[in-house]
Amino acid sequence: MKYLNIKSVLAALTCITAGSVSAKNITINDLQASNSSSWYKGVGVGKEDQETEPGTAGSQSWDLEAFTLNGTSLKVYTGYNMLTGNNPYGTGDIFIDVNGDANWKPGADNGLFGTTDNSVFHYDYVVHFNDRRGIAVSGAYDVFRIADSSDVKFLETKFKAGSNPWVLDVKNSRSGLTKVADGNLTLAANSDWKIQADGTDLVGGSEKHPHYISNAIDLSFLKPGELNSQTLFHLTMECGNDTLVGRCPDAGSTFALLGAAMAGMAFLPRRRKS
Ligand SMILES: [Ca+2]
Ligand SMILES: [Ca+2]
Ligand SMILES: [Ca+2]
Ligand SMILES: [Ca+2]
Repeated sequence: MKYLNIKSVLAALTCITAGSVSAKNITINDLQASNSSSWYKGVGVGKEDQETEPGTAGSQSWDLEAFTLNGTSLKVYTGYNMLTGNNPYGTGDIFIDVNGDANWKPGADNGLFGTTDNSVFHYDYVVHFNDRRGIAVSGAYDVFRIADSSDVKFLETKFKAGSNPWVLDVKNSRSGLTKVADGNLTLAANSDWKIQADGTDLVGGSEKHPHYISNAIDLSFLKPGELNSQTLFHLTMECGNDTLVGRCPDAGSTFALLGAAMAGMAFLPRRRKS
């Protein structure tokens, strides 16, 4: 086990035990790989900054840049203004999966403009912006625990199907919604070209199209154990122009490494005896 890089194990562990250690950019690749000649293909963690989906508008004002996690505090970094929207499309909700079964990848639902449901996507919570005025939201949100059921309705995106879904359809969900928390999202603008998102670079900001940094969304509504290496966050806007996905990026390899390390430790004494 000499080749085991203890630094990488510790780095990964800080993510798993996110309840007690420093903030981390948890953005992963949204897997909507661009095969176009578009220049807006992505840099940084998860190749998500300076990236929008194939065939969509590529610019800072449509860019979702990063999720960071510090303990139970989730923050969103964007070029797209979630509060005002970007004409003619408003922000989506933040969908959360806590048991690794969400169909978050493109292709789960290829519809546009229609209604879909959670028997397709298997999300477990939604941070739902409940005060929508046209394409703008006030920032007020309810957090619902949602059943894995076709009764829980979502709306499909209106331009890019692979980004589905964009919002919880509270009115048309027959059952399966349990409100567990509420809060208010606020944004701080930073017009620097380059900023830091908890130790990682984000670029593309300007006076006209800054970076927007959200206040912390408190995830302490999650039950014990639900903030783990499989916990995943998904955000897009009404059109699906960009999708942002967050998850502890080293989690899988950490368990593999820990498993290997434990197997190795278990193995050594037996060898010595023989
Ligand atoms: Ca950017
Ligand atoms: Ca992006
Ligand atoms: Ca789930
Ligand atoms: Ca994206």
